[in-house]
Amino acid sequence: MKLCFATNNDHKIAEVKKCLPGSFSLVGLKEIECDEELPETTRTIPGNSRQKAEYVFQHYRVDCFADDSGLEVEALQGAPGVDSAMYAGPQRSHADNIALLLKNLHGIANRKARFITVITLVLNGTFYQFEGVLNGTIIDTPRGAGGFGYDPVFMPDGESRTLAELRMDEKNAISHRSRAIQKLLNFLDSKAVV
Ligand code: ITT
Repeated sequence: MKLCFATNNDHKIAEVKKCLPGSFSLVGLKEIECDEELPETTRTIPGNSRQKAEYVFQHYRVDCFADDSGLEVEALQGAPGVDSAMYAGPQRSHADNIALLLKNLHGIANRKARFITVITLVLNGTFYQFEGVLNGTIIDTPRGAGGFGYDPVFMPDGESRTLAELRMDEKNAISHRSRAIQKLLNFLDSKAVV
């Protein structure tokens, strides 16, 4: 089956490709000749996920899915949440976002956080959503060079390494994104379209 993954984030494409069976042909935005920034103007993660998928479907008329993800920190009332990509400003710098997060958590004992992903699939013009969550804690000092975004400061529950210290297959075994992808695959399987 051929499906477009509506994202400009190459790390996400690499992670998701590793989760998919061989019967799957995943194409990125470049392959459908979409080089625009996708809109993300709603104030919720499910809303932005749907908005990205809807934009690609309306402009390119292809079956596709989009993922919107974010980090929700308990002591910060769910921030950065929907603002995760631009937490420290429009430059979308992962290093700046991490620095601001650590500053805002300075001296706070409660480090509980979770990653959430909402995938929106558009199949034959109908929209479906799938959610994946990963619980963990925010550590004080970034560690590891893998992954992207907040991975260097996020330690999943039951792990002694950050997500950035895990190999991609180890991150994929537990991550919010892979959990949402698994639900998407189960759905496609049940519809016999994989
Ligand atoms: P697209 O919208 O083009 O898919 P994006 O990088 O803007 O790519 P999101 O809006 O879904 O992606 O994600 C918002 C931010 O959340 C992202 O920039 C990272 O800072 C963070 N994030 C999402 N998934 C993550 C992950 O698996 N590990 C670490 N940080 C992640």
